[in-house]
Amino acid sequence: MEKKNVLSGIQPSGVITLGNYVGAVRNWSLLQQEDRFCYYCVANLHAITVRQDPTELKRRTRAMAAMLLACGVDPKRSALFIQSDVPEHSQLSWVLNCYTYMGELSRMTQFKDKSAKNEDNINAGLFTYPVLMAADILLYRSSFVPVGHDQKQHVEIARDIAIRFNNAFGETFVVPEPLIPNLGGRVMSLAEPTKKMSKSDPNPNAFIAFTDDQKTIMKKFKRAVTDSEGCIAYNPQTQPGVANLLSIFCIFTGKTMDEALAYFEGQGYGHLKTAVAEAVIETLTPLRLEYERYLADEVYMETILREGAKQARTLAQKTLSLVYDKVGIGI
Ligand code: AQP
Repeated sequence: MEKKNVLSGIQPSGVITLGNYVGAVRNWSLLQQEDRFCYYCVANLHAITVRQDPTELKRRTRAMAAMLLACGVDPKRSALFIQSDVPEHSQLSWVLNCYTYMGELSRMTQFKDKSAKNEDNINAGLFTYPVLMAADILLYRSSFVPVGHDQKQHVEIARDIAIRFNNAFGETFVVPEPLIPNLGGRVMSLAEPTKKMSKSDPNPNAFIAFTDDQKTIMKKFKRAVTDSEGCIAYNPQTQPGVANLLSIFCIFTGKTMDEALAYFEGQGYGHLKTAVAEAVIETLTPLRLEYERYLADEVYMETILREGAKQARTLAQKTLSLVYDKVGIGI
């Protein structure tokens, strides 16, 4: 049976949040099965589309790789690597830029959101971010891309680029599919529940970070914004804060929404917040301790990342040379 490849990445623009974990990273480990090979990268080239402190970016890149190992990325079944260690990402990205239209990039909602947040730095990299992401995916002949809901549009443009290229030059790329969880595909901010939870949010109370200890997690959930309805019901439109807490509770306890609503019947928001915090603490605490163990083992981390990049490059070089040949720039 031919193995289906999986690719995903995460920017080292902060610490993994509860949103990143349930929307994407948790599924990365679940997808590591016999019939698949997975490529997971720390997307540091994507991270510089927003200004970063260089020393901090290097530190966060390493730390992110340790977090991914702690979340279950298994180097025996996956190649874990740093995006910039595989130069073919940038090389393929340039070729794909020439097969992508300004009009389609202008429709990307993440570009609109991020330009609004970084008005003084609307750079071309922010605009062509989806093309680099298409290169990430297409280099590894990926059939599946496990991502949160906010990245769906970017996987769709990668599909469009792949189909366009295949139509022009014959079968070259595998056309990828996004894998987005039904529950947890879009976890909302604890401070402004109509916005998605983001690791680079300047307000640390808006997100649960992977490195938060038990006291901090409890404190952040207790401060979570709810509403004045005073009734625990699942109404994402009218009660987004409560709906977000209920979804997180279901994800971390395995209960269905009906079971959760029955469980909280007649209870107040204080009870809901404590119960959600306890469920999250139970899952995240052992992962945080594993992360600290990996982070301290510099030699192991170095070996894993070097091996991961080597493995990724083997396929990346093959795909790039096929593409160069097709467009007529191969040697
Ligand atoms: N709130 C979220 N709910 C569910 N999934 C989410 N993801 C991000 N936020 C949520 C998913 O996490 C993966 C890694 O994200 P990324 O690093 O590629 O960047 P992002 O999508 O822009 O995530 P952030 O946390 O909001 O980063 P910053 O703050 O740097 O912009 C992706 O699969 C994403 O869908």
